[in-house]
Amino acid sequence: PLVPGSTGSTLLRGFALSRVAPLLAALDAIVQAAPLRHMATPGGLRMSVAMSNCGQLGWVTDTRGYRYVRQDPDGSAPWPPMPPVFLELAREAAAAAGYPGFMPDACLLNRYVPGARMALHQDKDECDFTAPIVSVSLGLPATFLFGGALRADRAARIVLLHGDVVVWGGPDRLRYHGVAPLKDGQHAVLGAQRINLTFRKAA
Ligand code: MD3
Ligand code: FE
Repeated sequence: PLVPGSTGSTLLRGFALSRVAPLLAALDAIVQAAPLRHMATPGGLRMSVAMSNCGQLGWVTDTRGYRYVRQDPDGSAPWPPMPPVFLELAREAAAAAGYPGFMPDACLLNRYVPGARMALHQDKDECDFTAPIVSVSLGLPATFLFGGALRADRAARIVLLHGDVVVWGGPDRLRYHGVAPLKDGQHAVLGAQRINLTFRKAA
């Protein structure tokens, strides 16, 4: 297990390393078409993480709430399609972790600069919690906070590095989780940022 007592998740250290160059080229094209932006929470706060999406569905938040939508609300065009290199990496990682046949229809792109963080939350906007979520970390290291079924449960800290892939599924799928404020630093490839790709089956 990823942490003592957890079930369903697997850390694949360095699983994306051999594909970083094509991943970043595809990422560049996506953010040119659908720029990273700081969305608002339902409470009206600006998120410190900048986000965009690719795939048939994209996750958005605004003062009306959280949801998956087919079109980018900034520009009202469909989200860019999921590049084959993204889809293949996500499917191979899921299969390696015991989830064959994973078919993500949404990929959320998160960009953290030093100081950016993500508060503890659950991912509950997807229709099918039996499908895992696959996350790919690129750039600066981050301290991932892995909590329990309740917000008040003590969170374990897991450092995620450039090229790491985590497959979150089974009973772990609904655990609270977040990201501690990103520390200052310079990554050799990405500079002063961390990019996280999360692949989901939203519909
Ligand atoms: C554990 N992103 O976008 S990815 C998110 O690093 C999100 O940007 C974080 O949480 C990031 O919603 C963490 C890893 C992740 C994603 C979904 C999970 C971990 C998860 C769902 C359940 C348990
Ligand atoms: Fe999440």
